[in-house]
Amino acid sequence: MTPESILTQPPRVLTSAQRQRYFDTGFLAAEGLIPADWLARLIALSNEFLEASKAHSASNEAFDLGPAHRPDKPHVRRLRALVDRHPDFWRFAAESVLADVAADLVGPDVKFHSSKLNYKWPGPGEVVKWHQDIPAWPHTNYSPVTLGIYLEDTPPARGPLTCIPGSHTGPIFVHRDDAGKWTGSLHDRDVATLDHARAQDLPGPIGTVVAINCRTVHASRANATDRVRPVALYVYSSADAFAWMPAPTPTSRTGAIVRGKPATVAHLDPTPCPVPPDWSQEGYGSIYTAQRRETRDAAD
Ligand SMILES: O=C(O)CCC(=O)C(=O)O
Repeated sequence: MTPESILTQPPRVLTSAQRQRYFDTGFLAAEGLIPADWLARLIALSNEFLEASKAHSASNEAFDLGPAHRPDKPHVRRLRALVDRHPDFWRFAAESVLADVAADLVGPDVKFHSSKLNYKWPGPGEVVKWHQDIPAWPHTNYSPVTLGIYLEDTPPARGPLTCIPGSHTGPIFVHRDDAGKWTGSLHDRDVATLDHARAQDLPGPIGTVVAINCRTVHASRANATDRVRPVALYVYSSADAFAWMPAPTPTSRTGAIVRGKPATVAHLDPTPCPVPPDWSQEGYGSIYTAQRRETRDAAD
């Protein structure tokens, strides 16, 4: 569906102004949408998994562990394929208000794509560089949206998501170095073209939902506080968007319709999109392993 046709549908949870802002700028931060009981459940699960990570010394299908990870001091950068980690992570994706937020932004027929929980630990080493999401998981159109839920208060100093307004209608950048190797981030020469002065932080209290269109150029700075910044990230698209390359981190639910009905006709947007590596052959570590040029073995 196009933004124009999505906006003809009645809103479910977002205001018309919020929806319009998302389509105008490519992103949105909305407070107070997630019920307290869901928030408490997500936080409890996150804490359980951080505790469980202490039993692991290397990354695996569940945990992307940073170099400082130790049993007594977990350094989990990412909990992977969240919906396969616990049934409640999937129930949240499919049954909670989150899927209605997605419907407001992609249209009434909503397809689930992927999920993860990113941590950003205090200190200088946890910067996420400028990137777009769609080059990692291209679809036939640009409806995919990432919905992030902050599981801690996320003031500007705690490394909130930061977006370039309007970049969702600009170029789709090749996320590779000059040798053609996937980097998960914009090339320096493309970063130089960004209007950094217009970048907007998306801080917010615990439970804030940030919505980022798949073409929006975004990043996050280091966490300058003394508390971790967890954000659960769920990706949805309109049902008429079809992934045309294997997903980097497929889940057992990838492709599931969570609102409305499956598409019988694909929507094909003519805007060209760079081709990512074939993750089903190459394997995928995480944005951290790619941006820091860690080897796949280190990611595993
Ligand atoms: O966790 C973050 O700060 C950034 C997450 C992000 O942009 C991503 O994983 O694509």
